Amino acid sequence: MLVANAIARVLKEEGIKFIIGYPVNPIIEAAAEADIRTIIVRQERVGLHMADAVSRLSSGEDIGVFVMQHGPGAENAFGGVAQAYSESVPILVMPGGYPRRLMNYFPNFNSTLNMKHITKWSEPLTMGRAVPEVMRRAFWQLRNGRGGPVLIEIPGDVFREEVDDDFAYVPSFKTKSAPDPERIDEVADVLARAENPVIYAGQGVHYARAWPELKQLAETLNIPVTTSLEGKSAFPENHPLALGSGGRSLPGPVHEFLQEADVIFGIGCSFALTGFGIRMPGNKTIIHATLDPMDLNKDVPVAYALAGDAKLTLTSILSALASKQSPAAAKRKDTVPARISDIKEAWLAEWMPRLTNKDKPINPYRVIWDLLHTVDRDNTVITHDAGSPRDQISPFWESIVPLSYIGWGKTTQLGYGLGLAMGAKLARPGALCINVWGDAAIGFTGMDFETAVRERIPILSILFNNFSMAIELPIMKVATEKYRSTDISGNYADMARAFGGYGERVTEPDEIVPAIKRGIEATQNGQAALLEFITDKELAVSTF
Ligand SMILES: Cc1ncc(C[n+]2csc(CCOP(=O)(O)OP(=O)(O)O)c2C)c(N)n1
Ligand SMILES: [Mg+2]
Repeated sequence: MLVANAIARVLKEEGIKFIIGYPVNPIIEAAAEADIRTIIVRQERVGLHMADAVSRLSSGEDIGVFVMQHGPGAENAFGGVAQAYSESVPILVMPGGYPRRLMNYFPNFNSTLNMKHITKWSEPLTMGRAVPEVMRRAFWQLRNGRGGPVLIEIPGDVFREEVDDDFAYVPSFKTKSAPDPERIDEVADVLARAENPVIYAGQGVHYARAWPELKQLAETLNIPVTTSLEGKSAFPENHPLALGSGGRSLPGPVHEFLQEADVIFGIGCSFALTGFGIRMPGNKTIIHATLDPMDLNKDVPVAYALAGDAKLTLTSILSALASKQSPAAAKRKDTVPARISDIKEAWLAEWMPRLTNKDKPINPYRVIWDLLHTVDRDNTVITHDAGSPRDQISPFWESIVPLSYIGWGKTTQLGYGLGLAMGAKLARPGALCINVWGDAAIGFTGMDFETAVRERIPILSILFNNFSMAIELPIMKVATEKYRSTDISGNYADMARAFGGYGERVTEPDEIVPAIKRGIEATQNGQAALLEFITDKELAVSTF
């Protein structure tokens, strides 16, 4: 069989249900022949974002796959691969390549070389008969260790080669590692003795599906829990021990408890220093548990380090704790939930004037609050975008079930949210999948709302149109005054309708909830919906 058909066979054996791509790439046709659904986007970057969400929502079990052509297709995909790399998302990327005799010199774009620094693994397929071994290596990398894009570049002439019809292929599997038992015992001691510990959970908890163990540890020792943006929804945010999650903006309880903490236990997180993550206060005893030793002692100095899978780590800590007493934990039983609730109440009271605002133009916080109280949160997956929408939504959106919030911010490409919501809908057809974005964000990837319509991926897109790059106003004062440099414009509800979707422009605060209900109904009828709220240039964010 030809190379593309051999690859399609491997994909089928690896359980791949969708191929997202943009022509020309022979794998698209071969996948269709093998009954793998093909989804064609309007630009490569969005397709990669979709593949990204497919992987995230299955904790890496269903790997998102994206294919594109050599040269322009690969060049235009760069952003999407880079975004998945920064967020450590396992996706398989298979660009075509220039024929072998032309692939290694100017001016031809060589994906293997150029994407080496934005992939976990990047390798060309140099001959047809290497398909089984190259794909075996690729899927092993995808299912093991820290996530990241894996790239296999297939030169045009290699696509014309044959692979043995009955080649052997064993699907890849996952193997986990657990931390050193001596270190586990030490950490259990530190946790049992800590007076004011805080757990900081990252996306490693999602990938390890360690949600029950995280909850059990928190409840065993009465430790309050916060998460990174990527880890958001790893712990039910309506739990009495939930502090909420933080990025650039954060809920009041997260700030207060981190300041007061003696011990911070990071689980499945990187502690990466980023403007879109919580800055850990200094002078704390930090315990860092992550599956990638590269992250240990990198961004924050750690006192205790555990390298291993989050589920195995938490399970071992829980069994080590079984033989230990913790008078400090007993003391926290009522005091911590009460204090969280007091701080949360005072913090929310401060924000209520915005969250329940009745003015025109509509305040974006009001839309977020109404959306939160209108959707069925157990059956919703939501993501933010770069710009103000991220900082406005992340502290106030209360996630209850695992993987119901797709958080990001290691890099922050405007327009990422649309593809994430679409990928989420592919992974969870029965869920309401929402992206919340601003009018600058839609400028990057809005054309792919047409893909949502055409490919029958009925997402709900919530747009805050403030005719501005509002977040830039404070740093572009002169340019705005002289040249209107932060102004942007468009009628995006009309755009959505022009693409065959449901589009509605909302200007009246009283219409927010009815419009959300109409949008949800449209999605239930199979139509992608875009609700364009004309919003105020709100700049306030919950920072401390
Ligand atoms: C691809 C890309 N380019 C530039 C930026 C920098 N940036 C972040 S937010 C922003 C403007 C956001 O405007 P909008 O989406 O309308 O949100 P608003 O702040 O107006 O609510 C810009 C230019 C980015 N994050 N991504
Ligand atoms: Mg805007």
